[in-house]
Amino acid sequence: MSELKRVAAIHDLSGVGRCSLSVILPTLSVMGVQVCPMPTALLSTHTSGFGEVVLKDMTDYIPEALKHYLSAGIDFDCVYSGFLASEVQVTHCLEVMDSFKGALRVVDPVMGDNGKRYRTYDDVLCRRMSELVAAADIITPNLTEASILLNTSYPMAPLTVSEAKQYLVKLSNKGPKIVVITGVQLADGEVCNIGYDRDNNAFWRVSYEMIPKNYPGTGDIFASILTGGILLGDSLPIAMERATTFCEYAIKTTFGYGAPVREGVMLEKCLPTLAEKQRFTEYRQL
Ligand code: PXL
Repeated sequence: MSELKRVAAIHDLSGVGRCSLSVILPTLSVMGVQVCPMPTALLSTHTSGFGEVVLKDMTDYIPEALKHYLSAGIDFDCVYSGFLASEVQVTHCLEVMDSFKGALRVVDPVMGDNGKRYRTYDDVLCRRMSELVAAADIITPNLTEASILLNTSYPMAPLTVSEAKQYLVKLSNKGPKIVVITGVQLADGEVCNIGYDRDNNAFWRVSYEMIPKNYPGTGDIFASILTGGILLGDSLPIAMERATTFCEYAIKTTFGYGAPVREGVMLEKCLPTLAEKQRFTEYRQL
C-alpha cells in the first residue's frame, strides 16, 4: 500500500465559525490526506460577524516548527498556505516552501470576499501576498482576491468569457501554472468556478447554483478539496468539479436548515459524501 500524502497547512485556527484549519483538517482527512497544521494565529472566532475577536499571533512559531521538522527528517508532499496574521509570515511561508523542494505549493491568497478585504489585512500584507502567489504552483483566489492581486477594482458587472480568461492568464503570468478563481459571475448568466492550466493551455468552468448567503469557510473547503484531489491524481477539471459539487451541497444543506450564516456550513452533516466514490462529468471548457 502506498503511503498517504502529507500536507503542511499554514493557516489560522479559529475556534468558532467553521473556517481555516477547523475545516481543512477534517476535509483533507476524509479524502485520505494527512494534514500537519502550522498555525499562523489562534482566533476565538473568524473575523466576520462575531465582533471583537481574541487573536494570538503565531508568527514566531512557524520558523521554530520548521527547524524542528527539518532536524527530525520530516518531509511533506505539499505546502498549502492560507490566512496569514502578519506580513512576516509571507517570508516564513516562502522558507517552508523552499525547505521541501519536491512539495506541491498551493497558495490560497486569503485576503477578502465580496469586494471587501478582511479587517486584519492591510496594504502591506496584501502586497506581500503577491510574493507568495509568485512562488506557488496552484492558487485559488476568489474574485475579490484576484482583483486585489491584479491591482484592479472588483468588477461590478458579470465577466465575459474573454475577461474571465484574462483574469486567469494574468494571474498565471505572475508565476502559478494553475489558477482557479472562485465565485465568478459570467455574462451568460452562470456563476462558476473557473480554472486555467498553463501547461496544457486549458480553461475550465464548473457552474453551480448561487445561494444568497455568504457562509465563511467555503473558500477553505474548496481549496482543500481541490488540493486533495490534485494530490490524489485528479485532473484539474475533475478536482474543480469535486470541490464545487461538495461546496454546493454543503451550502444548500446549511441553507435548508436555516442555520446562522456566521457559523459556516454544516460540514459535519456533509463530510461522509466526500469519502464516497463519485462520478464527475459536469465540468466544461471555459
Ligand atoms: O475563510 C477565510 C478566513 C480564514 N481565517 C479567518 C477569517 C477568514 C474569513 O473571514 O476571518 C480568521
